[in-house]
Amino acid sequence: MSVTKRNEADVGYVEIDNPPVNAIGQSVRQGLLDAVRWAEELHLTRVILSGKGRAFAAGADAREFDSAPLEPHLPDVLNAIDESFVPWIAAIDGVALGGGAEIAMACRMRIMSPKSQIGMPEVTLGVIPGAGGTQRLPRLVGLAKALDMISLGKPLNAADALAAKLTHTVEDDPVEEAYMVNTEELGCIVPTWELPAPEHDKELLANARATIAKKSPNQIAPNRAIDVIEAGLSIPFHDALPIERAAFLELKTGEQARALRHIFFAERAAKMPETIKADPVALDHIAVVGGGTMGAGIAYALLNAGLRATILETDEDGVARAQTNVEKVIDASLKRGLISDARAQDHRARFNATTDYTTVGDAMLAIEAAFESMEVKKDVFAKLAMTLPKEAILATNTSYLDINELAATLPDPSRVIGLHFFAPAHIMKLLEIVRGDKTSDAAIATGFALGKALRKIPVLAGVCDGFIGNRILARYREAADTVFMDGSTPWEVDEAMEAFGYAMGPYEAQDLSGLDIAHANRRRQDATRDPNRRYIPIADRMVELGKLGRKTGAGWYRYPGGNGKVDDPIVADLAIEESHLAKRERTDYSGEQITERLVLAMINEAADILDEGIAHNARDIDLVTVFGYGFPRWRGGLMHHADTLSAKAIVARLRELSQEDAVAWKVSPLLERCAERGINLADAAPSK
Ligand code: T1G
Repeated sequence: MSVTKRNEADVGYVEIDNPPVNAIGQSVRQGLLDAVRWAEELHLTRVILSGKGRAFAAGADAREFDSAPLEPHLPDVLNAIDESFVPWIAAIDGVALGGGAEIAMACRMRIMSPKSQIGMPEVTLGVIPGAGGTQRLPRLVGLAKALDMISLGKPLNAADALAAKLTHTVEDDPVEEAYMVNTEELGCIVPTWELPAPEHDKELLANARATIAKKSPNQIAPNRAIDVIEAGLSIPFHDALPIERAAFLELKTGEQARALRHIFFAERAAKMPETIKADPVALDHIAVVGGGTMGAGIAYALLNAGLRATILETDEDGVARAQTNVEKVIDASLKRGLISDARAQDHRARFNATTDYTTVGDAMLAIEAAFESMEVKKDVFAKLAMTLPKEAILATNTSYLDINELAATLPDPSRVIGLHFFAPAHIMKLLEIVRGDKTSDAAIATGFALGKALRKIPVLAGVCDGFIGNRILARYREAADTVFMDGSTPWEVDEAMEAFGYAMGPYEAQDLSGLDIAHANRRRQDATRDPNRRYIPIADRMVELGKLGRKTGAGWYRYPGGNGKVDDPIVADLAIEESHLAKRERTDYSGEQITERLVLAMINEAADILDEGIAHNARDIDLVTVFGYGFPRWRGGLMHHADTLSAKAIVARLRELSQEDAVAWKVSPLLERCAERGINLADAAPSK
């Protein structure tokens, strides 16, 4: 039973019991509707509604969104509760999100526990509230708050919900408190639907639309939600509901909602493959080698997960730098109210920085985040292998280097794994877990256990240059440099990719990270680069000119006064000169043409990555591109997006492009197979 009910005299207790988070599927809707009838038949004086487990209700069951909605529909169930002569009290402990919040708002009264949250995150799934939320919330909290909550999708904690008058009170035991509520007081509360809608306010609506234009420019649902809220301000409640419902039903079958659902469930499916049978080592004290920005971010993430972290450095200057870097992150988290003073003190107590490797003799995991040089890493691993217990796992945070080569330097290469964090390591959710040829299941299990402890999205990757993410990034950058050399400008390329949905284009992004990193990689690849592959020399010229990006004041753009980017004619001239030297004809590419080339280049490379078994499935590539490289979440990630284009159309276009350059645009065999068989990349199997 997804909904249980019992009564004590004239008080009814109804509980949603649909683990793990009381998602509101058909059986919950039916159970609630039955409970309304039951309470009315028994002429109860109140119904106390609660959720079993860690949630009140996490919203409509999004797994049902791919099929036609089954009766009873949630709006009807909630109208039955709202209009019933038996008042319902929502006793909220845990989260009340989306349809869960709508249920609570249809109740006469809401009582929240201090740790609970209430919110309307529907837009994060590409839909809008579909069960009265766009009409009831403004009536309870006013227009401004409702616009904010619904169009941005951010939940309120109990204190903020009380301040917003969304909950009547905050109590440790909401069910008990609901029982104690004075019946007369309860009887005086006006049903939500009968409350007057707030006044139409042009300015508030315009501000909300302006905020959305900045925060989620390409997304349909937020604007649609504002339209529906506005529509309901000047018509009766029950006339507005069908408008809301129609918008919800239309959006849920739309491409953006499908893409956002895909990422929602992909994120939750990012778990250790069932083929891994070993147990992880005990995670308590973890050594981090290198106290630079990355090492310090990793150490802070460990501290935030309640673990002990020791940063190992080569000298006292390094130790001091490590302490400063970690303290900077603690400070920033304190200022943002993410941690309390007591928690900060506790972090400091579990942190150490030293040159003394013997202090980590009990650590069962070490994460090396030292300078990106194979020689440095081999030296560090030799020391770690001698110091840590022999069962301990040795991980490297390298972004590119060959883990097999590193592991081969150790007596037991099976204890070596790649744990590739993304900067800033304590914020970015993605963790690439890189399996070497000899890596043990225990090491893999430890990587996933750490990913879980740090609330990261773990993705298993095989060994190749750049693993999953950086390999796709390198092809993306190469395609960008090619259109730049052949006719475009960094500005045009960035503009095109921002229009596609990236928060920032490749050139502005590289100015932030620095042109020297990619340069070092190109030099590392000189010996192995395919001589037949076209090489774009512009970025090398930039580095020769000392244009490394923001850190040198100028890169692909200039940043006068450290402010916004401005075009740099020197950079544009570089491309014209190089294309002239290469006797290349320059083309005036449109934004669409630029986007098409960069996206197809990534898809083709990703298909090879999947075909080679470097990635286990297309879903993992979607997670990497969205959570590590800024691919628009509302497009569902690179491979999900590719499936909206179809392998057939992609292969046809790649074949045309390969006329221009047969090496760079060589069509991935996996794409060919998908096109031939008419299958999606999401269902494609690696050939290796
Ligand atoms: N539908 C279906 N499954 C859901 C779900 C949902 N709404 N929410 C969670 N799950 C599953 C999830 O896939 C996972 O499954 C398990 O529950 C635990 O989740 C009509 C249209 C509630 C804060 O957007 O934000 O209501 O992997 O790992 O970290 O107007 O889940 O175990 O098989 O995330 O503790 C609006 C979405 C829906 C909230 C808990 N609601 N959920 O986080 O656990 S639209 C949302 C969350 C709607 C109405 C509209 C989080 C959580 P599995 P978890 P968690």
